[in-house]
Amino acid sequence: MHDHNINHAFLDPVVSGAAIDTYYHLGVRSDDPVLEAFRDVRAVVLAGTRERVVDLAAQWSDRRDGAEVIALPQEDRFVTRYCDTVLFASHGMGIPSASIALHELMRLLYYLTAGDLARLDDVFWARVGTCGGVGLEPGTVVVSTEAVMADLTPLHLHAGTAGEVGFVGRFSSDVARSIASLGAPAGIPVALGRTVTTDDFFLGQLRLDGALRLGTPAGRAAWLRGLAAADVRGIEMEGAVVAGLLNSWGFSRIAMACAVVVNRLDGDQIDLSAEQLSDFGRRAGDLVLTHLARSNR
Ligand code: R2B
Ligand code: URA
Repeated sequence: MHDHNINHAFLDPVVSGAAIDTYYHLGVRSDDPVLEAFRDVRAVVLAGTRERVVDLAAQWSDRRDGAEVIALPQEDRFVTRYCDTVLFASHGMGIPSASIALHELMRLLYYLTAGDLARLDDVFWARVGTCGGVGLEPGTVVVSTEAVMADLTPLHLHAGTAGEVGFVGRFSSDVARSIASLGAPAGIPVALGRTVTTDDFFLGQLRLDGALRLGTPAGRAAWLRGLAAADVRGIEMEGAVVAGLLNSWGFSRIAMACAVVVNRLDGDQIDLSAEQLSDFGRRAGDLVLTHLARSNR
């Protein structure tokens, strides 16, 4: 872990009990007794939506002999579940939302592990989501090696009072390879490669079906060709900040698996049926939970 990047001034008094931390968007405080059941946490699985979090926790419970699923009661911002050493949490859509979720979850993890860096280093983090595929058919799962910005810079850039700070977008390569290797035996098509994280779904991903149309078909095609040539397999909206913030603390096991819902080389609109969306959405979770079941205990 990178001890120097951890906000000890704020977090250590919470661990000692001298201060209470309010995880405002998770809807819980550090002195809430419900958190005692979370103390054995060894993994955090993130997803964009409430439905995916609830489904992932239920699937994990099934794999763990029906272990109890505990919910944090407040759900108006993020949705959180805990089941047998795994914390499941939603992060909403986009970098600003995911950043808020990550800050509060990292603070919570520090509190739950009593600031024990060895225990923190053992925590596995994964984002399970969807993405636009770059030359990949819907249903393929993109396992990310690295999140890059739209211009291929391999960072999440934050512009603040201290100037511009770059957070490294790398995912753990051994974990990525291990998750990707689970695709073939499960009959799930997998692509291993880089992912672009954008801060908008329409203009930021050079779609031509937004309310505004700023780009041209030729510009769009050239961008996508450039992505393909740079080993980018998927386009999504949170990976760089998830990897960036987790890398800043030095977590060593960080992964992202996203199911393709549209091949961007074919178009912009996502017109899958509800069944396809649900089936494809589950695939990324299946791979991550299988990896977790095999590696974490
Ligand atoms: C993938 O899908 C969402 C947009 O539809 C966004 O959260 C993402 O990263
Ligand atoms: N999520 C994205 O951000 N982009 C897509 O094209 C599909 C899902």
